[in-house]
Amino acid sequence: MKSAFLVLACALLSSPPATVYATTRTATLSVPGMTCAACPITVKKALSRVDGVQQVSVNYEAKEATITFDDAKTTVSALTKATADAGYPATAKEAAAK
Ligand SMILES: [Cu+2]
Repeated sequence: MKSAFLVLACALLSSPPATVYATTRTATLSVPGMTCAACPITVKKALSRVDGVQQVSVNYEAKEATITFDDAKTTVSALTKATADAGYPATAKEAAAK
């Protein structure tokens, strides 16, 4: 049956063995120290370097960074530490754990 095959193929593609138990989470950090247009680049770079981070988007106007990460590999506190180490102390606005 064609549709059953598609469902199976989808399941295989979306769950590689290494990440079966990992949960992808999204956290929003408040980064008040971003004061010019170049800051988000530094913040984004610092966050991207953290192991387990999958996606980073920085909103300069809102002074926020939204990070999608694998919670088996990193934590929100590791993310705030990464930005602090880069010169931008941050606080977690929300850690959507669902
Ligand atoms: Cu700046």
